[in-house]
Amino acid sequence: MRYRGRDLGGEGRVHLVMESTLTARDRVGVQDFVLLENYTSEAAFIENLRRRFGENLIYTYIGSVLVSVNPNKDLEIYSKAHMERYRGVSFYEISPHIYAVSDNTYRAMRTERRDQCILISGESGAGKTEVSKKILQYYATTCPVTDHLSTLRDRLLQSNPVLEAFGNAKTLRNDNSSRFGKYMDVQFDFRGAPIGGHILNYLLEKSRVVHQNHGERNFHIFYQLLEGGEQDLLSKLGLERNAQKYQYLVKGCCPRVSSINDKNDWRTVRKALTVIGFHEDEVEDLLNIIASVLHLGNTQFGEGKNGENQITTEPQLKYLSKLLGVDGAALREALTHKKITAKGEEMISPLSFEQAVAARDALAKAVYGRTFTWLVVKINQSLAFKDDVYNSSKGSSSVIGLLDIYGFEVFQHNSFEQFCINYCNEKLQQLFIELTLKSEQEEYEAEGITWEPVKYFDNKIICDLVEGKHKGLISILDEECLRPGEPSDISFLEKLEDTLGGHAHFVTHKLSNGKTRKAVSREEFKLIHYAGEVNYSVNGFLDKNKDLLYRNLKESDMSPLWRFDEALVRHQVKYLGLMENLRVRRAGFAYRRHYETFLQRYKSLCPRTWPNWQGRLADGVATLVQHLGYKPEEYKLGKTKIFIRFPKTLFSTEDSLEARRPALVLTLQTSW
Ligand code: AD9
Ligand code: MG
Repeated sequence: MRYRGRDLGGEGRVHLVMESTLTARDRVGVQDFVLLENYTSEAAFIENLRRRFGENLIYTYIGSVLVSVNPNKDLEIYSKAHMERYRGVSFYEISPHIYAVSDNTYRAMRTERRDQCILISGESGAGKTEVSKKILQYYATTCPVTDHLSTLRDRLLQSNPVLEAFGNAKTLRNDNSSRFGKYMDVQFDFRGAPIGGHILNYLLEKSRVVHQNHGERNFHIFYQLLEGGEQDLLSKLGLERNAQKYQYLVKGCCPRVSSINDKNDWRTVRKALTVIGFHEDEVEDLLNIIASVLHLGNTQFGEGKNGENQITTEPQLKYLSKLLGVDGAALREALTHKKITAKGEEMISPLSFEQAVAARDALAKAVYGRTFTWLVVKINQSLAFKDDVYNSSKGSSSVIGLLDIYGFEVFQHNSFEQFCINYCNEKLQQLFIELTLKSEQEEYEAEGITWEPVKYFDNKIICDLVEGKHKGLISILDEECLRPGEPSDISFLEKLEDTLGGHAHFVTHKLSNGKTRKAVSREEFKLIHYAGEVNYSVNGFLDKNKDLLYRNLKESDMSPLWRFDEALVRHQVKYLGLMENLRVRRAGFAYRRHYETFLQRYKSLCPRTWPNWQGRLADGVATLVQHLGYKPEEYKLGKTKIFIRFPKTLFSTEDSLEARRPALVLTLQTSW
């Protein structure tokens, strides 16, 4: 990073942004928790957050980690002028900002020519997706672009409204909640210009297509199409403008959301699809599928003359067959019969009413899920690096990765979807611990640096509980899905009790003394997550895990308020391990470098090490820093590296170097 306009060294590769949902009130506080006098006090930590929040200062550092507090209102801190202010400037010269992290990451990538990654973590509604968009906007605005690269820049930016339309929805916690995980790579050429991008999507919450909890909505695109679509288009798709007419849109009882303008969003999405490069016929296909999902939802079944189960909504069937381009008779059969293979023979048998409803919903989920995947593939094609166009060498490019997943969530009723989302957050927390607490402390130990270990809660025990081979929750679920006989959600719960009963993070209604625990129902299990306790209802776990689609269906090819909620903040500070993080940072060393690199860079500052040091590298560094007047408390010598506690020590060394060689371009990086 740069200090007083220059780059210094370090070895950080992954930049973390921790988000906290605050919802708010006081004076500025310190901009890096490391500077907090009473740094072991949680109360002082929270008071600092509160003061800054009260001054609209939503960003604070803990060393290299940026803690961001959701303001839930638009702040004037994201203008082009703000972006310019952060370009090439050190973390400590200017107030904390996501732009500082973005800029530092970008410069680290360019000077070290190594891939970088920004991880964004926090619970649902904390502001992860907003931050990921701000980072992308920063690169789009500040990186050099030529005319043809501007097309790619626009496509990168426009991929967001499209993915959000199809992959985000209103939940009880967030009006624009990500219902899929996203990892986006932005590829830069040797000049630092964006030349390509790639998106990896994780597990879309498909069940939302057919069911939404009270107060929640289906994916935004359905409402956007109905509100914003031209009358001609709706007529062609056989749709009415009224969302209340569609079974898949009425479950949550909230078609309209005050913070969302579906009509405007529709225009944005339509424009974005064009910018990304979707042909008109592809957009048509896409909308046909969206409309067909709505028609599927309105497809009803009833008893025929001979007691058989049949489709009772003929118009829906007609639209479905037209929009999906499949034969009506085949579709009718597919929705009312199942094709299974037994002993090598194909058999067709009628579906009961309940089975037909389940098959219809399974089809709607599959169609939507596959469309989402197709959408990501198309976006990736349009963002793909094209060597011939950009006349650059692929080999010399580097990437910055942005991870934005669905945040940890707890509702009144939690099911398989929350289980998957919260497991994903456990894994991310593991990575955070690994990068900030564990590896930092292990390095001091490996280097033989005297160190008082900081204790922290390692959530590996919960990850193992979920993913452990044979004995983990997922293994047990998979086994139960494959077990012959009549496996059910309840038999799955019984297996869990047998295998995991007694685990410190797993709880069911059964108490060890044979009595019953009231806080967990007979159809639930509770997991004690790093971020809180969640009761999961096992209803639907087996079906959702199997994601069953009968073969003949496959063949048919088809604002959380402006308020500082202290309890909520304290909870997040605790489970995110921020106090432990601060303790490690405070006791730790800001800068570290291998002896060879350090010596090579600064040897000219000491007559005994210049032009070449002949002895052991460690002795050379010791000689050099003694000559420079480093005080013993300012540094430590490890086995292979020098550790410098305060940035200012290094800055003064840099000053000396610059005074000798004013034209030197500095290439070293720091880890914050
Ligand atoms: V989830 O895990 O996808 O449910 P996120 O992604 O953490 O969640 P999101 O970024 O969607 O949360 O933020 C939620 C809402 O908070 C946004 O829709 C904004 O209304 C609000 N928000 C978040 N960050 C900011 C900000 N920096 N400035 C203003 C913000 N509003
Ligand atoms: Mg999000």
